[in-house]
Amino acid sequence: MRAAIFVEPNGPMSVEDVTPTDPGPRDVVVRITASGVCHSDLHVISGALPMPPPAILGHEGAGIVEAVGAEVKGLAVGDRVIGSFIPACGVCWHCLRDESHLCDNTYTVMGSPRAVRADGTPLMTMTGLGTFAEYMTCDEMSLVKIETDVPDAQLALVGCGVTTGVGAALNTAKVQPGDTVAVIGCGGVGQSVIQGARIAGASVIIAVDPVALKREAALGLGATHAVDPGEGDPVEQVKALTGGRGVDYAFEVIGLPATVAQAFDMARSGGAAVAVGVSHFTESITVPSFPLVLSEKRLLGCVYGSAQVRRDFPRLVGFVENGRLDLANMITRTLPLDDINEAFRAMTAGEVVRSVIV
Ligand code: COD
Ligand code: ZN
Ligand code: ZN
Repeated sequence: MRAAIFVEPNGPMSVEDVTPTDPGPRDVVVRITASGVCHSDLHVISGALPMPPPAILGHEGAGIVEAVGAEVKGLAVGDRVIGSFIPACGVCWHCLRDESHLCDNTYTVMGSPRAVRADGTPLMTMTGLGTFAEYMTCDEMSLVKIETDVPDAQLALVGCGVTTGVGAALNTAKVQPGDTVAVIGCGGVGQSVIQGARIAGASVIIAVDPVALKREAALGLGATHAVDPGEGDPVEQVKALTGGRGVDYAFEVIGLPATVAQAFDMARSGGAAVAVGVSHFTESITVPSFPLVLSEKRLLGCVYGSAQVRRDFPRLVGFVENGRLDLANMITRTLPLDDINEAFRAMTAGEVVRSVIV
């Protein structure tokens, strides 16, 4: 099968013929029908998220089950599935508390090579998935069955960006009707936060992004205001739009300590900053002590939108089916697997909200 391989830090990916390893009894073989290109894949290539090459990247994908191992109970050949980039065992302490994003058994299924290069080198896969390929072999824990007519490219986005972003608003922050929200960084994940805030009934949703295309997309997907940080301090611009008070929730959706600090400063007294982006693994986030305590501001971490994927994937797909969640307008372009490096170039250049490999 063809797969895009991360071969060297900051280098282009190499699209090659590789040989899948034999599936185990709990494994499922999925024919990938669509795979979104998320900035976290680029974080691996740049070294911000540590993962040694060579590896098959891609963690935002949908597909069709081609084969199942003898011990697979919940899936059958022909099922439509979305990959969960955090595997969800369903029975551990966290999974039993609807916190599959913190599943205790996550790493048990991420450590197996899933293919071999022509020279015999084993290939690991990003988060146990590896969706930048024609097929992926993964544990049953990493898949959620979906019955829907939503197109493949849109379904793929649910695997990461949409669940992360909408979940940040609905699950992590628990935005309430009438709340005020700012979103710093309006890529695929940030636009999903904006849509989540709209679905929750936020009264003010301020999109902050230096790229005009992203600000325009945000206004089309539910933002009520757009702020260009190039036109002056974004904290002051957000405060000016909220009567000088700041917002109930400020989401950082880039992964930079400086913008996490902006989010903290944008939150009102008693409000919260929500860190969705992960800064380089060597960095720390610092917040000023007085506002943390005396203004009771909170700083919340958010991984995978605090999602219970077996509950939330079908819920999000239902929002799409009923016109509440607009994924069609988040997909700027679709490309073949051979053009994967062009998708990363376009992301870096700020030309797309989301590219999808089909
Ligand atoms: N102020 C405002 N916006 C900015 C600034 C700034 N100073 N700098 C860049 N931006 C904007 C860009 O113009 C762009 O629109 C946006 O920030 C980033 O968008 P994308 O499309 O490049 O990134 P996403 O949406 O695909 O990913 C964002 C994440 C936060 C998920 C990602 O970067 C990240 O932190 N990944 C690591 C965390 C992780 O592993 N998450 C789980 C898997 S995704
Ligand atoms: Zn992602
Ligand atoms: Zn679990």
